[in-house]
Amino acid sequence: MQDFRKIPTVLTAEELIDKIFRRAARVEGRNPKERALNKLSTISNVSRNYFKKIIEAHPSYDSLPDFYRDMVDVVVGIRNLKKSLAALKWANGMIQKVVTKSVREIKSGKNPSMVVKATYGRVASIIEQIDDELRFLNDAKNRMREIPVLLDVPTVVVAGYPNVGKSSLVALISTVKPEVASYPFTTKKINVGFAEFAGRRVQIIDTPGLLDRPLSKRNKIERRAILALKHLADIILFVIDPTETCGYALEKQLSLLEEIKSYFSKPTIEVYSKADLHEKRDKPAYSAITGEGIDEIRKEIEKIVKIHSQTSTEIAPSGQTSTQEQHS
Ligand SMILES: Nc1nc2c(ncn2[C@@H]2O[C@H](COP(=O)(O)OP(=O)(O)OP(=O)(O)O)[C@@H](O)[C@H]2O)c(=O)[nH]1
Ligand SMILES: [Mg+2]
Repeated sequence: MQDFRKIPTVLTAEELIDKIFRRAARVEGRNPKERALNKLSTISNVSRNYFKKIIEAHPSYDSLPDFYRDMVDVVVGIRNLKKSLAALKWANGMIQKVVTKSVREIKSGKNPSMVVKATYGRVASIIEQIDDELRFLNDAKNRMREIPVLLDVPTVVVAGYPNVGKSSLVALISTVKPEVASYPFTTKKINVGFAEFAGRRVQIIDTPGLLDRPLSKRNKIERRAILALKHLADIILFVIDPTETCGYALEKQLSLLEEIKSYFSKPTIEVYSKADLHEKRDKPAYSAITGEGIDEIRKEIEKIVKIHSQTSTEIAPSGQTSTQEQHS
């Protein structure tokens, strides 16, 4: 699981210079030379630790799961992230070099307080050079915090025209109250609910406004969101309202179904909603009002989750499945 909320706040150049010098200013010593050397070592340590903290809080972007890599790339841009992190590394290297040189100068007899003063100037100028990168990283941190945190468990993505009954179904089959998260780059939200199928925790994702119209009607940003979803989905649950009380003709709904099937190429469960209002039973049908057919839908999901876990546990152990559960 990826949690971008662990990335810390990043100071601006001015704030960082201030932090380092304030810490160095507090340092004492038994004589001017010792005090100067102590200050230099504080500058070196505070800078090194600060840059290390920021750099290490970022994941390795090349090995992120596709969903997150796509999200981070749309939200902030991975190239820029890498460039900015590299600039921090550069600054740290430069500061360490400056400090090493200053230490040598003091040891060879130069005036300690003059050397420290000159070091302050050089260090400040190095940090000022990465002000843009520091600001970019702080902005990136704020935007990445909004990326929904999802579990590495089998994931069902619910699709279908508006008003067909998608959210009502998710509410019925997931045990936990859905958590709502927005895509940081669209106004669209995703609702994530959880359920247990075949002894495994399964994530059920309702995507209001995203998979409810032909993909050709989507703008660029929405298409990126749909692409991100594509990485995430293991199973598509497509809800059809044959009564057409949702306001969309059955034929239109079926053509969206075909489109989504071919775009996602994932196992797809096709179900009829509103079974209390019609008699069509050539697909599993359920009613969110009477509860009719819900168990059948659960079984359909369970069947696919079982197949999915058998084929995927070896590649991506999620720690959620025990051997016993797999064979039961
Ligand atoms: N009779 C009947 N009405 C249903 C059933 N399921 C949902 N509805 C009604 O259909 C309407 C839409 O239900 P939602 O679950 O919100 O549908 P949705 O697909 O999530 O809609 P959007 O989020 O707008 O895309 C609501 O008025 C529900 O009460 C059902 O099984 N039977
Ligand atoms: Mg809904």
